[in-house]
Amino acid sequence: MKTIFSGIQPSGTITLGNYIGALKQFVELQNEYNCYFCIVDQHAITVPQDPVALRKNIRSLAALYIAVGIDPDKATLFIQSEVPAHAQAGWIMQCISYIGELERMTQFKDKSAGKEAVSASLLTYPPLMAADILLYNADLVPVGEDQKQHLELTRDLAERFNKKYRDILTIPDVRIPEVGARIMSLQDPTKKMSKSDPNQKAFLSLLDEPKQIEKKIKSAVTDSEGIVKYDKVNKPGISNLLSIYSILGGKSISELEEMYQGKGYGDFKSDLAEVVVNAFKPIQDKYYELINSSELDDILDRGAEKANKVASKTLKKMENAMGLGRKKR
Ligand code: ATP
Ligand code: LTN
Repeated sequence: MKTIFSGIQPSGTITLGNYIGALKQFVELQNEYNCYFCIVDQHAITVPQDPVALRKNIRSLAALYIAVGIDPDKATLFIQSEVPAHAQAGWIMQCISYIGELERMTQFKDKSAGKEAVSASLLTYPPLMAADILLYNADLVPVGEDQKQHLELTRDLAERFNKKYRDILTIPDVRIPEVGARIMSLQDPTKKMSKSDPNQKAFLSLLDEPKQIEKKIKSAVTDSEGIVKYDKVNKPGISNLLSIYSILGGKSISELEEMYQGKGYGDFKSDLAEVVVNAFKPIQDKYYELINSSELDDILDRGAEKANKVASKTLKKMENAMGLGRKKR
């Protein structure tokens, strides 16, 4: 059975973008692959986080993974900081990375742009991500479009390591969903929907209440033409809403265009709000059942134990190949 690894940062509450671009795929893949799904809290601290909020977001993300349909008996669910091999292998990956290639990463450029104090970890984020993946010998990494460049770097680093030391690391492939790889912000449809967007109206969180969902969709930026038609370049706002409707409502874009012919954005938006509310309802019910349960802790304990076993094995091999430490007697 092939192996999958993917991670999500506990940097806020999961958005509809994370759900469509990442989580929804994870649920489909868990039946065919040996899956590791990680809550990458060490990645989240590359930008300032409030400690109380971070703790809450970690637990909330764990509950959401399960609430959307990840089955902890099939997939290994764990928290990155509970598996020390990630930081250790991350350091090794930093040692074989070049500053130039890290500076070319668009996520680094976006997140550091205009900031006075940029943490070194924002630059060294991709080598840690490479370590996450390589420690489990993952064959496939399902992510949204925005992570493609990091995956290419991961492959480069793995090849570099194998060539320089020993053929230890598996070169992973990226898997990007065919539709919904990039859900856009509701307030600026040229920007991706992001859970750390300071404007709450820009994203739909999986835990938003029906009233909030309705409000956010009603105030989503569209255009003044009033025609429900998919045209990503000239009508990015309505096109984004059409994609969301299509994915969650199970109708094709052209079916939707036909359904709303002669109707305005108002009708379209209130129907879309209903579709989103109905899609989120079972997820939210399951989430509230889980969030304070000891079952959730048991799942995360088991996940960390399993992940630790696998990851420390690969780490040992890497350290041995590089000549770190002493040879075991
Ligand atoms: P942050 O705002 O903290 O940068 P984020 O919302 O961009 O976070 P991540 O935790 O970085 O989310 O990403 C988790 C997964 O969700 C990744 O696979 C990423 O590619 C995917 N993803 C994030 N945003 C979107 C989006 N708007 N559309 C589709 N996929 C997305
Ligand atoms: N960089 C990713 C989160 C992430 C990840 C990973 C994804 C960290 N480590 C390993 C896949 C595999 C992001 O910002 N979305």
